[in-house]
Amino acid sequence: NPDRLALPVGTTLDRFIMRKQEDFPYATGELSQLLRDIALAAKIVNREINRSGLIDVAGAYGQQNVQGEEQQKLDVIANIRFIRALRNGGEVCTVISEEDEDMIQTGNNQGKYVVAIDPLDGSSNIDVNVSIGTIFSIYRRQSGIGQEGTLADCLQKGIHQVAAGYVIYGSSTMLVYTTGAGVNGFTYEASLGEFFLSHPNITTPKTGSLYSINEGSANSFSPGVSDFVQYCKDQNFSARYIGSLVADFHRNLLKGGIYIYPATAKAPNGKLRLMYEGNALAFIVEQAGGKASNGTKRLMEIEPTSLHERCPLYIGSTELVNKAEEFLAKER
Ligand code: AHM
Ligand code: MG
Repeated sequence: NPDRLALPVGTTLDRFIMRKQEDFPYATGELSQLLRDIALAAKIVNREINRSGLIDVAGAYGQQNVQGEEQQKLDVIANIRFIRALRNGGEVCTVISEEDEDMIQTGNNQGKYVVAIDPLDGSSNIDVNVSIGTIFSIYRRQSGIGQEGTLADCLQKGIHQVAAGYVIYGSSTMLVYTTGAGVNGFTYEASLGEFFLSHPNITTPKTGSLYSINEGSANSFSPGVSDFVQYCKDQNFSARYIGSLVADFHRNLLKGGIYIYPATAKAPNGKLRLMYEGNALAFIVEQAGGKASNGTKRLMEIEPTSLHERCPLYIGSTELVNKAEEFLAKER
């Protein structure tokens, strides 16, 4: 019954997830439970973030993550919270996290799902009260249940995601996710402790006039990237760059635009990670009618070879991503 798919604005996230599950008579409810676990951890992390300026949790922790970048204490807290929620929930056998070098076995060997997560993205913005985010991808395990998840379970192509989403801790906190049947956004009402459907069936404009790229690296852009940036300027586009991927992506998703983190001389595969950042946002943008590529290839079709691999990212309105790809093709 198609009417049942249209749930009104103001529906709580829990109810929304429940009702969506009823549309699949054979669904066991495990994925629904998993999404609720993530939402619960997001509420807890949201609380920590909101008070991070008050208590001494946001200072540098004096530790480095596996990419050798500075890790803020709040990253560590978010990582612990999400992993704990996924472990306690019981639906996930294995988690991979941007903050952990190796796979994390939850001990739930009956769990059917694998989760890839960037628990707190935008680390340079944590201390300065600027929007940050959580990004997650959910895959069905390929190995048989009853044992630990395998590396092959974790290294699946983006096209195999069963769900993906992000939480933006911004002027409002929102959770945006897809299970492959459109994209829906929920806004958090902290005093009630609930996410409410506020952005049903998000679609992204086919084109737009925002471009988001760190132009501080312009000296190491390839000619194709420089030419595309010049094209954006010639079109009188607006430059918008927060430096938090989730926030930059979310704005462009709603308004139309393109986000680019290109390969540069310094970082030949760009900076962002395929498994924790690229694939989840690629799934969402495609579900919203947009496009994601590494400059030459559909992002979700890249065969991953290692947990922390990076990829150049061109993501947003289809026409703008196509345009960027044209400029890159010319340089070859
Ligand atoms: P992080 O995972 O260490 O937080 O880095 C990822 C962030 C993204 O949120 C953002 O888009 C990008 O790094 C910004 O990088 P740069 O400062 O090089 O422009
Ligand atoms: Mg990150």
